[in-house]
Parts: sequence; C-alpha cells; structure tokens
Amino acid sequence: MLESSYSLFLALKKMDLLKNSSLYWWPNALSFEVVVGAILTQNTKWENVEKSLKNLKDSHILCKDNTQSLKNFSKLSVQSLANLIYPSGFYNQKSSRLYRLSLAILEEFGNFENFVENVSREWLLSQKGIGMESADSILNYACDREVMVVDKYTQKLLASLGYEFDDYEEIQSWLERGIEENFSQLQEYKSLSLVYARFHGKIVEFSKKKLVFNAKHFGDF
Ligand code: EA1
Repeated sequence: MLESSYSLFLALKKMDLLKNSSLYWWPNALSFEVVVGAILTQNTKWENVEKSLKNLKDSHILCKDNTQSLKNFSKLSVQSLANLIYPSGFYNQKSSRLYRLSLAILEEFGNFENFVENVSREWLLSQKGIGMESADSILNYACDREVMVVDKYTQKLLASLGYEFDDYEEIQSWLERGIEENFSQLQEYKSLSLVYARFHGKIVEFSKKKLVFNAKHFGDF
C-alpha cells in the first residue's frame, strides 16, 4: 500500500508523462473551452472531443473571448449545435446541456470572469447534466480552484493498487490530503490547484498508455 497520494504523485512525476502537455495539462485551461470539453467528454474518448472542439472553433462559436463564446452558445439553435458536436456522441443531449448551461451562466454571472470567480460546486451540480466529475473538471481546469478531479481512470488505478473506496468524494479527499500535507515539498509549483491539475493529468496519461506500476516505481520512498 502507498504511504499517501503524495507517493503516487512522486512516482508518476518521475515518468515525465506530461512532456507534450500544457502547464495545466488540459488544453486551453482557464477558458470557457474547458466547460465545453467537460460536457463533451462525458461517455466518450477525448480524441472525439477534440474533433468537436475543432468544429466549434472553425465556425467561430468558440473563440478567444470567453464571454463572446458564452453568448454564441446561448444564441445557437440546439440542432445546429448538435451537428457541430456530432463527433463526440450523445449530440442531442450534450447540445441541449451546453445551450442551457451557457444561458444559465450568463443569467447568473453575466460574464465568464465573474463565473470563474463566484461559481460554486453546488451551483454546477444543480445544472442539468453536470455530475461530480464534470463539476470538478470545470472548477479545477476552468476556475483554477483547489479541487482534484476523480474519473474512471483514477478509480481503476487506485483499485489496482489495492485501495477500496466507498465513493467519489472519499477518493477525492484521499488524493487531496496527501498533496496538501506535502505541499511544502512541492515548491516548484506555483499553486495547489496546479498540482491537482497536473496530478490528474498524469493519472490520465499513465492510464491511456496502459502502463502499470511495479515495486520499483515506489521503491525510493
Ligand atoms: N486526454 C488526453 C485528455 C486530454 N486533455 N488529453 C482529457 N480527458 C479529459 N482531457 C479531458 C483533456
């Protein structure tokens, strides 16, 4: 058994899994694109999400101005949005969710910057089609909050290491606690939120490469 999630973080860190990624791992972190990606990636592979995001950018619905993007989404017909996000599946459902979410963000927060500053996990979870993984992805990667995302890869990896957890939030607390308690040893990172962002990214990249741990990986701690 691992000492804590910090041991897992250090073992993953040595593998240099994010060498081709941006700082926060999630492409275009801290933008509205993350909100869109968090919905689109539900029940599908990231590679399919990238195709939908490209369609949205090519048609200028998703642009550099986050609040303009929000307005574009809230003015689009659900049918034309569905056509653009066809590659990532469940397009009618996701189109409706994205349309309603964009409208709700504009109504509640007025613009993207105010959303980033003031949105809560509870508000996100009360929106149709946003579960804990989507909410936490938005909080960490779009809003730079100190929240660690838990996904299927994370659950499988911890199970393979002999951990049994009752639910999502128990896994999340365990992951966050080990990092928080050792954050003083992670001075090269400018913030706790950045460590969580990269930690989750490392877990996803490790899992996608179908790598496995052996005793050697943890031997140094
Ligand atoms: N997988 C590879 C992902 C990625 N960037 N790169 C991913 N899955 C969910 N993601 C979000 C962002």
